[in-house]
Amino acid sequence: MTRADFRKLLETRIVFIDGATGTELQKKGMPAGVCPEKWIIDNPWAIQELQKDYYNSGSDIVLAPTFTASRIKLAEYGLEDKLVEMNRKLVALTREVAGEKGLVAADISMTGKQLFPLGDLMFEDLVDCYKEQVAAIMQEGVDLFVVETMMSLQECRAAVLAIKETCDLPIIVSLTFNPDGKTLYGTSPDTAMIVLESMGVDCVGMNCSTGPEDMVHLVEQMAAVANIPIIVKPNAGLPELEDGKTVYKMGPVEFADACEKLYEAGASLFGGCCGSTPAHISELVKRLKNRPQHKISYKPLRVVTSERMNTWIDLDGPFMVIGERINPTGKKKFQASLLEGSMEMVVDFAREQEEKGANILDVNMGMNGIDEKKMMLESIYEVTSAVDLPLCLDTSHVDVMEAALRIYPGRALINSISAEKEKMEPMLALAKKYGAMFITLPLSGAGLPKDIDEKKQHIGTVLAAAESIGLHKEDAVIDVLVQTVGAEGTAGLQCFETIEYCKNELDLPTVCGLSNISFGMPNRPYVNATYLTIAVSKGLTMAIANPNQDMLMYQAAAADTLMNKSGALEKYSSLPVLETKASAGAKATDSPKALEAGADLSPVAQCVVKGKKEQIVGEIQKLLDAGVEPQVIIEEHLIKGINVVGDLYDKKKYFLPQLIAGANAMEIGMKHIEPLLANDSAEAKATIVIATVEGDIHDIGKNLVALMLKNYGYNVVDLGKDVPAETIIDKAVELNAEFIGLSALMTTTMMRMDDVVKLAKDKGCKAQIVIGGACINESFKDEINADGYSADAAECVKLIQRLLK
Ligand code: THG
Repeated sequence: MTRADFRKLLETRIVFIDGATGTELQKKGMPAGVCPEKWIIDNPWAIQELQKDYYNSGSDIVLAPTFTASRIKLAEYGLEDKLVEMNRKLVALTREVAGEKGLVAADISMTGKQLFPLGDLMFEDLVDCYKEQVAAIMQEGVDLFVVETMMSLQECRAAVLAIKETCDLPIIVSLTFNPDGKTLYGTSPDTAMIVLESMGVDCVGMNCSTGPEDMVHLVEQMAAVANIPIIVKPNAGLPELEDGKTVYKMGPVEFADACEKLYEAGASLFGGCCGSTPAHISELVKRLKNRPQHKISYKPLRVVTSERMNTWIDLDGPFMVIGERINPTGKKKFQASLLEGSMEMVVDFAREQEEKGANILDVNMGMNGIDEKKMMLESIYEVTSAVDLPLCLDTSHVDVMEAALRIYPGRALINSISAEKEKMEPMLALAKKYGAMFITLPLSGAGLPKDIDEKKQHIGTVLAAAESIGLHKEDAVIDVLVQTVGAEGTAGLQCFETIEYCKNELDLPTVCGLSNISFGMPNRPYVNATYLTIAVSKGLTMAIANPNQDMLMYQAAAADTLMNKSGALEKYSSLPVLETKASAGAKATDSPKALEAGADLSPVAQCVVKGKKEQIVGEIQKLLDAGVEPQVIIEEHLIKGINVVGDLYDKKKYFLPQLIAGANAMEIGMKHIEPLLANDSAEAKATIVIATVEGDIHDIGKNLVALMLKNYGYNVVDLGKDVPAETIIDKAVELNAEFIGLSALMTTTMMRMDDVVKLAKDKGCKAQIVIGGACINESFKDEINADGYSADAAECVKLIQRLLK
C-alpha cells in the first residue's frame, strides 16, 4: 500500500485495526516469561485463530506479531541469530490469514534499553537495530508499519528514521501516556504529534496505558495540532486483579461507548489494546463504521519543541529571545574550556539563559581546533538534559547539521539556510526529512545583498525551493540580516523595512542577530536596546541575543507592553525589581524561575537541585574546609537538595531526566563524604534488598529507587533484574534486612511478587516487603499482603521512612 493510498483510505471512512494480542494469547495458553515470538511460531494456530477472529470482527488492519522481535529483545532469549527467520515467519503467518480479508501491518516497539545520555544505547545503534528488523520484515512484505506502545518520543524518532530509510510504506506511531497525560520522559501528546507529523509520519496516536475514558483529553490535545489522522487503541479499562490474574473488566458495549467519545474528540483509526477481544472490535465496528470521517483542516505549525516543551512562534505575540551564549565566538574562556573537551560552561550557559527568560537556545560550536560535529552532539546531549527549552542548531555545515538533527529529540530550528544553491537544497532537504523549522538568511554566494529588493529576491528563492519539496511557508523564519550602523548609516532603516515587509506582506516571522547592529561602536548596549525597541514596534518577532543582559530583557518586555501585546503588562509587572536603577549591566535579583528551583538553598543543595555533578565535590570541600561536620552536610545540604528535587518532581516541574541528574549529583557528593564517615557512628539507617522480580527485565524504575534510597543513607543491596524469589529471600535472611523492595513492569510478572511474599512467610523472613512498578497499585499491595506500595522513587523514600517508625 502506498502512503497516498493509506491517506485516501483514512479520508474516506473510519478505519479499524485489531485488538489485544498478548492478553488473548495468554488465554490460549501462552505461559508467562517465555519469548512471545518464539511461542507464537511454535503454536501458530493460536495467533492465526485470533487474527482470523479480528478480520471477521471488522478489523481492516491486523498486526503481525513482530512486537519485540528486534535484535536487542531477542538477545534476552538468546534468539538474536534467528531474527530474520522469525520476523519473516511471523509476517508470513499473518499474510496467510489476511489473504484478501484485509491489510497486514508490521509491529515495532520499545527495546527496553534506554537511550544515551540516560542509558548507554546510542541513537544510531537503535536506528540500526530497528533497520535490521524492518529489512527482515520487508523480505516478506507488509502493507504498513505500526510503531506502538512507545514511552519515549526519541525512540519513536529512531524507529521512524529506520523505516523511512528502508522503505516508503505508511507509518503509524502510537505512544503510551501515563495517568498524568505525559510519557515516561515528560512528552505531551501535542508535542509528540508536532514532532512526528513534521517528520512525515502518516498517523499518530496512543495505545495501552489507560482505559478509553482517560484518553479523551489526550486525543483533544493531539487533534489541536494534527494535520494527519489520530489512532487510538485503548485498554479495555484499567487492569484489576482477580484470583492472582490480571483482568480487564470493561465489556464490549462499555468499551464502544467510550470509543465514541474518542471519535468525538477527533480520532479516526480505532482498535484495542490489553484486555480487548474480537467481541470488543465487533461492537466498535458496529458503532463507528457509518460515522463520517473527520475532515482535517490545515493547521499551521509555527512551533519548535524539545522533548518536554513547545515554543510557539506568534507574529503578534510577545517578543522572544533565542539565547546566543552557547557560541564560542569572542569568548576566550569558553573556547579554552571547549578545547579541553569540557561541557561545564555549555551547561552553565544553558541554565543561566533559561533562568533569564530565553525562549529558545542557539547552539553553535564553530571554532578552530575542535571537532565541530562531535562537540555539537555533545552539547545537544548536555543541554537537552539540563533544560527544557527547544534548540536552534547553528552551523553552516550540512553534515554537522544532519548529525545534530538526527539526535535532537524534538522539532528543532535550523540556523540557517541561505539562497546559495549548493547549500540551500541539501539544507532544505534536511528540514523536510527531520521535520525542522528553519531560519532563512537572505544571502547568496555573491555576498551581502545591495538593497532591499535583492533581499526580497533571496527570500523568494528560498521559500519557493522549500515549498517545492513539500515544506510549508510556516516552517520559515526570516533573518533580516543586521549590519552594523557604525559602518552603514542606513543599516537600521533597512532592517526596519525588511521586518515590515516580512510581517505585513509575507505574513512571516522575523529574527536578527541583535548585537550585529552595534559592532565596532562604543557603549553598545544602548544601541542594541534602542534598535530592539524600534524593531519590536515594527513587528520583529525575535532576536538572537544574550538574555543575561537585564536592560535588554526589561526593555523588550516594556516595548511589548507599549505595543499593548496580550499579557505583556502582566509579564512586565511580574519581573523582579532591579536592585539599582535600570542601567546598562544592572543585575536583576533572582528571577521567579530561579526561586522556584530552590535558589535560596546552599550551594551544595543547589548542586543537587540543578544536577551539577561537576561542581558538587568542590562545594562540599568548601564546607568541610570550613569545619562543617560530614553528617551535617548530608542532612542539611544534600538531603535538603534532593527533597527539593523530589518536590519539584511531584509538582511536575521536573521529569525523569532532572530527577536522575539530581540523584546522580547527590551520589557523587555522598561518595566524597562517605570515607569521612567511616569512623563515625553514622550507621546505615536500615538494609534494603532490592530486585526486579523473576521474568521481568525492566530496571529503570528499580535503579532509581535504589539510588534514591542510597542517597538517604540506607544500605541498599541491589540484586538486579529477573531475580528468583529464593535468591531474594535468602539474601534478606542472610543480611537480616529490614526491607525487601520489589519491582515489576509487566502485568505478566507482577504475580512473582506474590511468590516472594509467600516464600518470606514460609522461610520466616522478617523483612517488610515494599513493591512498585508501572502495573502495580495500592490494591494489588493489599491483595498479595505486601507491606507497602509507592508510585515512584521519591515516594518510596517517604514510604520506607514511614514504615521504619
Ligand atoms: N543570524 C543568525 N544566526 C546567528 C547570527 C545572526 N548566529 C550567530 C550570531 N549571529 C549570533 N550569536 C552571537 C553569539 C555571540 C556574540 C554575538 C552573536 C558575541 N560574542 C561576544 C564577543 O564577540 O565579544 C562575547 C560576549 C559574551 O561574553 O557574551 O557578541 O546574525 N540567524
